[in-house]
Amino acid sequence: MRDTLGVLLAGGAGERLFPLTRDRAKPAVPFAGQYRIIDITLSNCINSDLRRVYILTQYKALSLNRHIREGWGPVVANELGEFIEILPPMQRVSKNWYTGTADAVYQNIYSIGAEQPKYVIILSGDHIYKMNYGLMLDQHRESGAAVTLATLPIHPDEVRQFGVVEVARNGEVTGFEEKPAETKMRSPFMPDMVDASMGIYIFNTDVLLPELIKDAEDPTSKHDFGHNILPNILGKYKMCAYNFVDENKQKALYWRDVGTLEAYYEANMDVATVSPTFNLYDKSWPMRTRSYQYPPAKFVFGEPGRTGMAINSIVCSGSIVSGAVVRNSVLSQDVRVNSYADVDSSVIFTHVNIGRHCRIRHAIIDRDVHIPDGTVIGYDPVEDKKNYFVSQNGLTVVTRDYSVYENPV
Ligand code: ADQ
Ligand code: ADP
Repeated sequence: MRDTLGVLLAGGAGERLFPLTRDRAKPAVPFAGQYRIIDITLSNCINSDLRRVYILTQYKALSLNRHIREGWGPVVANELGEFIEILPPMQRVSKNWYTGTADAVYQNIYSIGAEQPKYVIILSGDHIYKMNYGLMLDQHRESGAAVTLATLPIHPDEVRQFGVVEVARNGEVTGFEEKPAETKMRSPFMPDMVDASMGIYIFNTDVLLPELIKDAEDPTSKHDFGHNILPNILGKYKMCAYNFVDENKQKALYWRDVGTLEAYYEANMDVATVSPTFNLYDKSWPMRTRSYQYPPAKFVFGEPGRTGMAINSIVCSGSIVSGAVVRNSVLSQDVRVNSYADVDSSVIFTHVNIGRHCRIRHAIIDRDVHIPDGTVIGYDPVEDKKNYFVSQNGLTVVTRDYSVYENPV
């Protein structure tokens, strides 16, 4: 990994996560209580011994910048030549804002070239998964490919959201389509499934940089890896797939694009279960984040006879559950749940106060929200829509100013 530079794309607007992305970039959205979504990929980097990482931001990056600077800069700062650093969009080659993912990388081509890496691994800050990029690099080297894409099998119904990849039995990529309406491509090992790109690419630097320059000069290009760079390279250089499946090649390993509110909510619900698919307590693959100095979490009797408790839940430091019941939920730091309140199957961000007698179910409560005594959320979508954002699948999202939002399409 010493010859490899990580370039982490963290600029996506995350429109489908609205309103959680109204004030912050998608990679900065909290996950599993104390983490941000980007922490998962950055933890993968550190655990894979990838210790030079540029993060490309664009959209509403204040919160993300602060999180990276304070939480991640110090992780590698003491070693010469190692860094986890934001390349702000000011350091550009041209006058335009980034137009697509390839353009975002192209605009930082000098910073990338200056590191003289043999390989560049392009990552995205939007996914929940545990992956050793070192194994992918081993395969890349052994195969002699110029580009390796990480892939995993998906259902043919899902192809619209992904780059789909045609792979030969020897692992070579023979076809690629970005987000087709449908496809005839099928996985060579699982004939009912389609191999999808995970948006993780290892390039030989001497192939990537000239291709980026060529793409930048093409006025018809969308400057996107999936739409332009990969199709252009296909057939010109050897391209292989790194299949993210279990040992028997029968099952995709856990990987979630938490791009929609529902997917995001489900991934949070998973970590709080008794046997989560995404285990945060796995010492062989630790997850890191920025740490805050909070007192411990506390569970106390509130009003006489009211037991404060949390079951099947994650409760972060600084939180107090007093005479209230919390079930199947994720509570970030500094949350107060007061007597007679009932919180079920919900995700609560930091600095939230839930008043007495509140009943909250199937909801996400954004940071700094004070829920008045007796509020009921998540039981009646028609009522909820009057005050909060309700997703198409009936998930209620409460943000700090309680505004009424129109449901996006
Ligand atoms: P998408 O998921 O649609 O497809 P895309 O919008 O291209 O992803 O963004 C990829 C990553 O780049 C995200 O992490 C996003 O935050 C970031 N990003 C987007 N625009 C950016 C910009 N201008 N500057 C910096 N960062 C930016 C991609 C691939 C598919 C693949 C899926 C897997 O194109 O082929 O299947 O990822 O999720
Ligand atoms: P956001 O979560 O909205 O994306 P930040 O985490 O960057 O934004 O925080 C915005 C403000 O809240 C900052 O002033 C920061 O110091 C403060 N803040 C954030 N998290 C905590 C925390 N856990 N404890 C105390 N203050 C915090």
